Amino acid sequence: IYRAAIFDLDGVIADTARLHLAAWQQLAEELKLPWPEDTEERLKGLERMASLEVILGEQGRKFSKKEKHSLASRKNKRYQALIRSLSPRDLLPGARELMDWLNKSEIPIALASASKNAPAVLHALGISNYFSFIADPEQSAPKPSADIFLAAAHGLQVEPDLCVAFEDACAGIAAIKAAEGMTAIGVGCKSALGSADYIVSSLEEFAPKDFFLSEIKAAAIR
Ligand code: G16
Ligand code: MG
Repeated sequence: IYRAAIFDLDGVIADTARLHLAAWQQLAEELKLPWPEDTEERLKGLERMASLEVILGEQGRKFSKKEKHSLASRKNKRYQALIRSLSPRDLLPGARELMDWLNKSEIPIALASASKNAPAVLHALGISNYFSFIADPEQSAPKPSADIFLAAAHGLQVEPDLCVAFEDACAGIAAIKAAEGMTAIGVGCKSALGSADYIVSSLEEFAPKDFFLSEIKAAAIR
């Protein structure tokens, strides 16, 4: 029986990937860069500067460190303008129901997102209150390092092997699997998330009572 739940944000709780993509695409157009077909999949879960390297590809060599930071901040300003339009309607299927269930069952929830904008996104989605702890991506090595998931477990004061964590990106699943016995739930398509312990196509498919509570307590809540 598990004691805590840890969520990735983008692609698990909310459909913000399309906003990241739109902001990156605009930058790629301005710089007249190609947009290979697998760009979307490659960007999943990558932190900002690593994402920029994917966008720049071979052209990356032409920019100084300072120029790269200014490109990344140009993209970020656009992303921040886009997230202002987010509302609870942008929650992915099953996210609110699952977090409601966990809150009602007194199972604490933490966030382990690579995004420095995560608190603003949670606020716009109206779900900040569900979270007992938000791990700071600036204090952790990027996924696939286990760091941010370990920080989330630590923040909740629950042992990693008693935590279930949800991810939509390959590097995120690798991070969970490296986190001292944590259990990984892949959210999305089977082919990309093969190394997860369980895979669901969306949070709607996840049955929390199979993981978190004895049947007796679960029945009482139902
Ligand atoms: C998210 C997205 C990534 C994004 C990263 C950093 O990660 O999946 O596409 O590049 O955050 O975001 P920011 O530029 O806002 O700091 P996650 O971990 O929530 O999937
Ligand atoms: Mg993600």
